[in-house]
Amino acid sequence: MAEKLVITAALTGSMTVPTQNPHLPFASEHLIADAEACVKAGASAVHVHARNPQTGQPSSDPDLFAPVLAGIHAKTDAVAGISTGGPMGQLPKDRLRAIPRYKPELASFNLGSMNFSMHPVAKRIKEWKYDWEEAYVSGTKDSIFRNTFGDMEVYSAIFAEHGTKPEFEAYDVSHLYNLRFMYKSGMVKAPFWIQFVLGVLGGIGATPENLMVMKQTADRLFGAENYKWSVIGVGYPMEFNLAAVAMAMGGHVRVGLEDNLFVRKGQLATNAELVEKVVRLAKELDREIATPTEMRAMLGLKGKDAVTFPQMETVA
Ligand code: KMH
Ligand code: ZN
Repeated sequence: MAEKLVITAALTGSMTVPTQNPHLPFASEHLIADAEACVKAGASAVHVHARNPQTGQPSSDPDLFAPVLAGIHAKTDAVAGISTGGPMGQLPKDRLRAIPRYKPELASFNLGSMNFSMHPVAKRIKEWKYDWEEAYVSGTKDSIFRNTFGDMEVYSAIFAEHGTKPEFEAYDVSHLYNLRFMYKSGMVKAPFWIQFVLGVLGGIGATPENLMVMKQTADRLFGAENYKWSVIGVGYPMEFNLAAVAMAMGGHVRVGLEDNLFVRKGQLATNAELVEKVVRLAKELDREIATPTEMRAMLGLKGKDAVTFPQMETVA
């Protein structure tokens, strides 16, 4: 029997722009409402990025995380994982600021420097909703997503200090070797929670064959018993194709508007619709869905009460 399925909802990200999908949440009340709807649909975790609540511009300002984390904490039982990916082009030390402040159970930990681009999208958009969007999207052509070994050493120490489990984001096979280096050097401890991210322009492509390569490499480097994994298929229909393959392989799944904008061909999605669709697939494959409590037990998370998220009243 495969273990229960952990579904993570990645609500907004920092690469998609509001022009691409009117349902992309960025004001705290919309992010909180989406988190609630996703948890109701079957997500046990939400992956949280901050954005400017008026314009949707990506940010890593801890103050902008505050109302979102407070609302999710008050209204759901979900594991709220904080993104340390930040807006494109920002330094790792700035992307990390929310971790000491909020001591989350889980946070993203990107496993290597890389190109991470969505510049081809700019050519397809004629009218932009907000001023910042076009330059941001086009600018990804020449920006580097920086995660050096030095940066990762700092991240390892800060995560350990605050009891935050890393959600390792591996965008290519080499990133798994970077993780093994950190493991062998004693910077990080097993068991790991790894997201295999397939389909970013700059990373490995979103195919079932590449997912097998990632899984086989991780099995070889760490031993299957030393890690759990989830898949992120970037784009449509890759998000669902890889979700189905991962479910059949015993892995877990992340969906959400951070990674894919469509629920079916030509139909823009809401976050809840993406979770609902993956739950339907899981039911067909007889994969039961994990609750947040079950997810916490599976990953050995410290628990919802051990974070230092603000209270809703203090950030309204
Ligand atoms: N900002 C992107 C380049 C994460 O959430 O840690 C990648 C990202 C991943 O945001
Ligand atoms: Zn993210």
